[in-house]
Amino acid sequence: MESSSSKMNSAPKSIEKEEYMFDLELENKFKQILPTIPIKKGSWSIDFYQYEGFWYPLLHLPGMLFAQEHFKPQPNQVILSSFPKCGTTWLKALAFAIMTRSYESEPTNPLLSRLSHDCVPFIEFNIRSSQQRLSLDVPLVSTHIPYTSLPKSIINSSCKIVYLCRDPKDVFVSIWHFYNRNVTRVIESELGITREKDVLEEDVLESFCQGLLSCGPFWDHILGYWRASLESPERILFIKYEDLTNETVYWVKKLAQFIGYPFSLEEEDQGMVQKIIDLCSFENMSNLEVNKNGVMTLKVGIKKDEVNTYEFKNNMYFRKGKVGDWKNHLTPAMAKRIDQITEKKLSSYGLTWNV
Ligand code: PAP
Repeated sequence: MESSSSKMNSAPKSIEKEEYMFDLELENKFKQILPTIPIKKGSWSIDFYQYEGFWYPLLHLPGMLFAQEHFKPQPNQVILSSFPKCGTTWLKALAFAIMTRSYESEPTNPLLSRLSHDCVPFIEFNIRSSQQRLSLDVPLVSTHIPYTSLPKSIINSSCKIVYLCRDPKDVFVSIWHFYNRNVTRVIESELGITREKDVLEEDVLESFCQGLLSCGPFWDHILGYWRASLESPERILFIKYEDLTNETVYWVKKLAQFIGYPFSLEEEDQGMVQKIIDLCSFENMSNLEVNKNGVMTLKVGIKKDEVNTYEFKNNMYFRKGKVGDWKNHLTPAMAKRIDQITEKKLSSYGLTWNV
């Protein structure tokens, strides 16, 4: 989940007294770290903080520190990881449906009444509240944390990791739309001005290329997981959004096998693979009432008794769901700039996109 707010440094929008993730020790650590780390302004005037080589808005950083200190995976837990806007929502739905074998359109199917972010919690965001709200024992969690900053408890575990990546040009376009709609809404409601834009601006591309967005730079994020997957292919499955789109049956079966929930021949004969694919398809998911009109709440704070609550409309996670939409938004020069960075940073490791 890509998170954004132009007003992270201002007073909390609301304060809720409920159990939250922070403890005093972490609060002190956060206070110590914050003044020592580089800060840069990205697009929409959002401040980004550099930690362990990656950039984060204030919304993301405290939860990440908390996860690094406190997250302890269960032995059979599967970690779904991605850079924001690479298809996290889709991967979560597929893995959840595979594990729970929820493929029918029954009213009790959680995927029909919840955004998939509310079925599979992020370890760096609302893990406690999500788990409480969803009393299902599904051993799945997710994260946007780069490989090198993952909690040591994950690195040292035998937990499997599934990493989903995507053509950076489509990621950039998807992020731009998300920020444009979301931050515009925040600015409008808080300052009473409108900044909605129809045209992608150079400065936003500049921020993307510099890595100034949640968990950026994109290329370093991908490379961390890619190299780890080459070293430990039995532990890390690396999937491209484009492959998942073009060869969905193959990759869904591979995903099920990898996470330890393979389809039996009988299940395949019953058409279960296709039913899961249909259930989790963009067309189906984006038309569900919960995903059209629902709202996801994110609670963030650095003090136990001060929590900022941010709301994101669920429909923000469903835009087009297409491969190659960048062609409708980027100028040839913009596309070339992104491709050149991809070529320079990733091609020698065998990672390319031909779309
Ligand atoms: P997040 O990392 O912030 O949670 P994430 O789900 O990774 O977001 O990204 C949203 C993208 O996945 C959107 O891409 P787009 O802007 O290019 O359209 C969204 O449309 C796409 N997406 C969401 N659900 C699906 C799905 N079921 N199938 C394919 N793509 C999907």
